[in-house]
Amino acid sequence: MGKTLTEKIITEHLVDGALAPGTEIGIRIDHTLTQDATGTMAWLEFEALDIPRVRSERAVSYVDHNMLQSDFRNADDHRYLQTTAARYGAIFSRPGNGICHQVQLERFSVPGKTLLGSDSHTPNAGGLGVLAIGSGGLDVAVAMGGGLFYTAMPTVLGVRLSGALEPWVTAKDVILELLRRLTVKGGVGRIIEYFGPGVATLTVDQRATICNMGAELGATSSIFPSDEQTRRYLIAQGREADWLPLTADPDAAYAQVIDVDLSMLGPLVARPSMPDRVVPVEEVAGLPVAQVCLGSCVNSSFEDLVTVATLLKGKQIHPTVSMTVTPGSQQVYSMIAENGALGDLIAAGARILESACGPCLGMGQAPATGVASIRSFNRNFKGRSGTADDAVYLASPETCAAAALSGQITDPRDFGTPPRVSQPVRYPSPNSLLVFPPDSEDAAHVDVIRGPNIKPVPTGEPLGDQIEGRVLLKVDDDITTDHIMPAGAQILPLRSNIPAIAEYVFRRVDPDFVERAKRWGGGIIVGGSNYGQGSSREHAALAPMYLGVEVVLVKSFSRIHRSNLINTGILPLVFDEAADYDSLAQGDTLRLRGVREAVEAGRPIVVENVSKSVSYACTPRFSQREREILLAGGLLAYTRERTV
Ligand code: MIC
Ligand code: SF4
Repeated sequence: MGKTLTEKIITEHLVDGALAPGTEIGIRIDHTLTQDATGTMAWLEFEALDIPRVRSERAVSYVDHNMLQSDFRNADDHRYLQTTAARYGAIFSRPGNGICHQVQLERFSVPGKTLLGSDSHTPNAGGLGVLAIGSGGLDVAVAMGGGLFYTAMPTVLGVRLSGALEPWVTAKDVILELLRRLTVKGGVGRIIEYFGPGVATLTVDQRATICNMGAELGATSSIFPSDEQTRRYLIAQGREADWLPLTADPDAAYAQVIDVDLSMLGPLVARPSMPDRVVPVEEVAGLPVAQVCLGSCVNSSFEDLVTVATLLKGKQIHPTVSMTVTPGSQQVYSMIAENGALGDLIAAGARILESACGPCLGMGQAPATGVASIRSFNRNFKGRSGTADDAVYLASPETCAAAALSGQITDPRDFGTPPRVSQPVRYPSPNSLLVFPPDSEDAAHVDVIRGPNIKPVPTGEPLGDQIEGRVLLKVDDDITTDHIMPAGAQILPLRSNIPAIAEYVFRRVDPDFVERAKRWGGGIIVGGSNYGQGSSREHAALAPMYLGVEVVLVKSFSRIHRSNLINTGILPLVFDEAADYDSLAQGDTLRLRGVREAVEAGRPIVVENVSKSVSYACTPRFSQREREILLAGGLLAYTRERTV
């Protein structure tokens, strides 16, 4: 039987385990990516591992999330990251060079390689045939140190693409269609592999858009074959030598196949406040919007921006709309400056932002009270924009541009013939904001500079045998890490300081959470299904651990957050019976006995609800390695034990 492309790349990188879905595999990581918001922790963790130099083939450290520099803390983080990159052998992408995923695609992604990134949208590089996975910073730190990346072997979901996109229908609509069909839980435990005759009709930028938002499906990764389109892109990027053809075998066996006929799709919109609340644009057309934001790692390519600029050329955006445009990288920025598209955007009334994440994670441009915002972004979780009661719609750049012109959500097909954008034959490769590391001899003399806001990584305690605590909070399904540990302009400067950032845990869900956690001396969090979806930020585990959270008990977890909890030394438990969730309430006292032994033996842990006199069985489903990490008190302690 033939192999899927995913299986081929995993086989080539497999060091531990076998390709049996659900069982743990350990794979070699070729390339790593960190960004500033998760990167300071990742690099502090790398330092804590005491490894003299990065051992992965290539490590790139980006600054793209927090660029506000509203005080010294942010600038100190940037300096710490620049000096750690030089000291330990990573390429440093300076502030202004662009959003990590866009730059990684343009400059550093190589088909057939594995990439691990401390950001959930790392699978963006799947558009170029990379097996790219997002994870917590500590997993990336271990990979930078030459360690394997461990995960449960996913099943491979094949998406067979046929036909070609109709005018005004875009790659964003393809992934929104999958979100409509599969929901934000639909990709959990899966890698999504695209194949079929429709693949050849999509450019690398379009493929990256589709792979990027596989993160919103909860997928471990998403990947496209490497073909002539890939080759053309790499030639234009001046990297032809990086190309190699890669595809699944014709008789590859996918666990499941979904058919998407590209020609049958229309423009789609995700309604507030979940990326899977997808409807055809017609259903929301006419809704007034006060803000239009174009950009973010999913839709800030040259192709995206030039299309919008062509649409806006010679026109004015609606007088009640504020429109922002973020070029994804310095490469994109310089190209639109050179070909005149930037001038067209400015003349139409767009506000041009620097190449960074910006409004996507609430770093400025929070919308006004009670108004709708439409964005070409990938996430619209409640409050993420910086406005607590926001109403953020997600759509393609074309649909966003149509709304900017008319002041309301509009079917872009009303605008007649769409602009045609041809693929560049040559992209510039600006190096002015990239710093390549010195050789190891010179690197040894580089001083790592830490600002006063950069605090050591807190470490977990070895797992206790008896755990008793009160339910600090009970939350519903699909709780995101933005709910647990919000981002935004006020909180992001604290990413290097767990004691300080811990003050904001669950701030938007329950402002009293932190005070309660302190008063009750820590406790237990109870959640529904898909708990911890969304971002990879390990702060959503580290900060609760710092507040004394010992157990998170839910119906099901998202992949990255579950790993982050284990890495931090918090026990992630799943109810054997989902209905048990119903009888629990905030404030109940829970008692777990013989925890160490049960985890060691994989025997059910009985969670006794002392307040209600009922018990719940939770069978720990951990790999041997995960058990050992938990028993040691987290991945840092576990790794140190093994390297001493
Ligand atoms: C996001 O899109 O939520 C982020 C901000 O990029 C996060 C990383 C972070 O929290 O720093 C992600 O996607 O992993
Ligand atoms: Fe940045 Fe937004 Fe992409 Fe996250 S989703 S990496 S915040 S642009």
